Amino acid sequence: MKHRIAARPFDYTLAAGATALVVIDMQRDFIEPGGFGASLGNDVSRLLPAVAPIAALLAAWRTRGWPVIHTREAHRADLSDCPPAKRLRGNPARRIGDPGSMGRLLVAGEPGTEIIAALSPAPGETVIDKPGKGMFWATGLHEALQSRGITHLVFTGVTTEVCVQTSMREANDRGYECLIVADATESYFPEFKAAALEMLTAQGAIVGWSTDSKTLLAALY
Ligand code: C5J
Repeated sequence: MKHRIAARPFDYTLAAGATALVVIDMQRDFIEPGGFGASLGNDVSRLLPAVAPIAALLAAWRTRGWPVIHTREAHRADLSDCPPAKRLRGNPARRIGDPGSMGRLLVAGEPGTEIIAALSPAPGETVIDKPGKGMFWATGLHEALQSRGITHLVFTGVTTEVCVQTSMREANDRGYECLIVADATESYFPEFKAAALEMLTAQGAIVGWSTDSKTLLAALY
């Protein structure tokens, strides 16, 4: 069954059962004070508006038994998957791997890499730790999606212009039909969010489509 979703720059066709909801990096390190996002000098409260729309989309996907993918930006404890080009970039208050109030920043298994309680993964949902900004780099995710017959991806999460945009571009190159949900993604920089949404959808959906959660949910019922 197909669902037609009003979207920009034109309608998106969602394939029921073959469309995964992707929730990018809704982890404490980006959303809560004391984590990696805050260590870069960001106002983490700017990301909170995405939480309720993502929760509503998760409920819709779970009701239907459709696939859900959660990602976390997380490195090995020895940081062997965190190149100097990432760890030493800039002059943050604390770097990846340094101790913080939620454990070592962006290190797998530390409290800061947990997905926030409001969006906790349900049993059976895929959770991947990714060392890069994109969700396909060094994760094996493409093969996992292919083996499940997933052809369409609906993107949510943070931050719009960094890990969400990178993941959506990677997905587009691998042949997935990609939709981003504008109110279910946030950035520390509203102007970057707006620009990313424009770039992704420009030139006849060059990377993919955008819609909002209410429009998407209404089209599923
Ligand atoms: C960043 C992310 N912003 N999840 N990560 O470093 O967007």
